[in-house]
Amino acid sequence: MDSRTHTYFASDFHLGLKAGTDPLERERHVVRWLTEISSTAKSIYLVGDLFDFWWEYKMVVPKGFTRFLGKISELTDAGVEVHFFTGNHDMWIGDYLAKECGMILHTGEYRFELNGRRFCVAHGEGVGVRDKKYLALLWVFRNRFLRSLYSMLHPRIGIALAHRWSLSSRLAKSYSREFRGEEKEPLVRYAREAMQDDDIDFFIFGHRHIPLDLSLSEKNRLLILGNWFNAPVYADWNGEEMTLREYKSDGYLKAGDN
Ligand SMILES: [Mn+2]
Repeated sequence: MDSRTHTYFASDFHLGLKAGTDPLERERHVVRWLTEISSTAKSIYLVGDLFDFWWEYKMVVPKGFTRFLGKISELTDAGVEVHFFTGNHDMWIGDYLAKECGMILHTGEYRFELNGRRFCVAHGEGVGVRDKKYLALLWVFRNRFLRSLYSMLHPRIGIALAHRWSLSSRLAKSYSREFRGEEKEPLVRYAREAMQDDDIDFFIFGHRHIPLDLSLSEKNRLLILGNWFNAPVYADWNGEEMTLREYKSDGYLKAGDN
């Protein structure tokens, strides 16, 4: 019998971020996880902010991430379906990750069915948000014309600026680490509204960096995945059950690393 029956979801690896855990150790940790699930994974959904910053120029891609990209290519070569969702830190992708590593790219929400259940997956930036300043900032980031201007900057400047931005990000600072209650969490608000006209069994988001498994009704659930610099959490769908699991291995995330 085919042992590849699981679908896995993870987000917010923030590879390259020089904060929290050591960036290289974080990449190794992600690769260990991918290796561990490789014999059971039918498909893997990587739900945004995988890179702390990714800017793809026409002929040039950012340095680093060789272990991660190699592992992804190994998985897709072996027939595992790997989906890559852009997040607010890595929305500036071209076709490199699809062509070179065989990933299926998504730049927005994706709804689909698996084993008779309905899924809605998105990174979650801007989803359910009412703050106009934040939405305007996202518009600037996504604007094609402004992106082409930024691409004209030499990578030494463009990439250095972005790394500085990431560390002192307005987006990151604008929310607290604490869950603010269902009414105040845009992702929860969005899911409650969306389930009025589409009977989604599982809403799965990243972005918020707070692992959460919330029952919206008897059958509808909302899962938020953790970030991998202090809460490496992923979701595992075995075809019948959905479980949110922590991925820890020796030497990673010792007490006090948070
Ligand atoms: Mn993130």
